[in-house]
Amino acid sequence: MALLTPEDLANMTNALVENDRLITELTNYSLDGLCRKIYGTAPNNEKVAIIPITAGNGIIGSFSESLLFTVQHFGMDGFITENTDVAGYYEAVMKGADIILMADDLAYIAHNLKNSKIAHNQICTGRIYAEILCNAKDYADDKDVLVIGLGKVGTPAVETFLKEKQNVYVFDVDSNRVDEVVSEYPVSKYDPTDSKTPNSFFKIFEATPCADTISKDVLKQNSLVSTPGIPCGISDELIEKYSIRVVLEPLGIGTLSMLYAVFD
Ligand code: NAI
Ligand code: PYL
Ligand code: MG
Repeated sequence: MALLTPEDLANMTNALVENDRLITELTNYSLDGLCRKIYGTAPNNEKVAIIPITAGNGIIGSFSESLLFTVQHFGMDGFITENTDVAGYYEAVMKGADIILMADDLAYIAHNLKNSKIAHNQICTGRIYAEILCNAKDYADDKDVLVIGLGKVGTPAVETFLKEKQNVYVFDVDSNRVDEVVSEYPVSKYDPTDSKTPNSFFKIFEATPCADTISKDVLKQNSLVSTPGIPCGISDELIEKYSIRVVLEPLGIGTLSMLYAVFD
């Protein structure tokens, strides 16, 4: 998994607020309203403990602080444990935590200790960024969506689009992965040489760790790009030229989706 850096998180608080505003404009739902709609859950005074984890590449500067900002920004009660790792877990439970947030280099999870629900960041991130496209009111009539990047975030996005009855076209730089996804799900390969399938899209989802994955060929004027992938897959030049709106934020949107996934 591509790991976040402190630089990725430097502007996270503004990005979360700005993206919440954009999501509200696009869908008529605030980010937490959209999470409530898709998961059918709501917060109920849960106390969220954030445990810094030193395993692997260790603590990422501003990671725990960004999680705490997200929790508190959406009106929940949270704290960062003073201890890390197992001692932090013990501290969290002793201080009455209901939900644990913690991440090592392989997995970032939310675990609700009261109801045993557990959520994985990659799945919840794919789901919420896909739902933003599905709920964008100006794009509701067009069911075609392009998914670029078929990894651990892109695949749950494909599943979400199918559940929402979208026509899904897929692309990955790894052609074996494209073949696997096309054989497992009712989706089509993105193929610009096939005149029967679309070349350009109003709705584009991207989850890769690369820049410039979204070329001018797949864009329409006013396309909507929902992309958790870091760095951003579309250049500033194309954003301006095609008047593209981009939903992208490094951590908070996926975190809120995880919390709603484990609420009752
Ligand atoms: P992954 O490694 O499981 O999947 C990435 C996929 O992208 C792979 O299938 C790979 O073949 C494909 N790919 C790589 N370069 C490509 C290119 N140039 N064109 C098309 N496909 C390409 O990674 P995962 O876990 O799915 O994460 C994807 C991105 O999302 C990473 O940048 C990760 O850091 C980011 N991420 C962001 C989150 C957020 O909240 N914004 C949360 C979780 C992940
Ligand atoms: C959850 C993010 C989204 C993209 N990449 C994932 C990542 O960076 N994972 C690593 C998280 C490690 C956190 C570190 C800490 O500060 O507690 N162990
Ligand atoms: Mg996010």
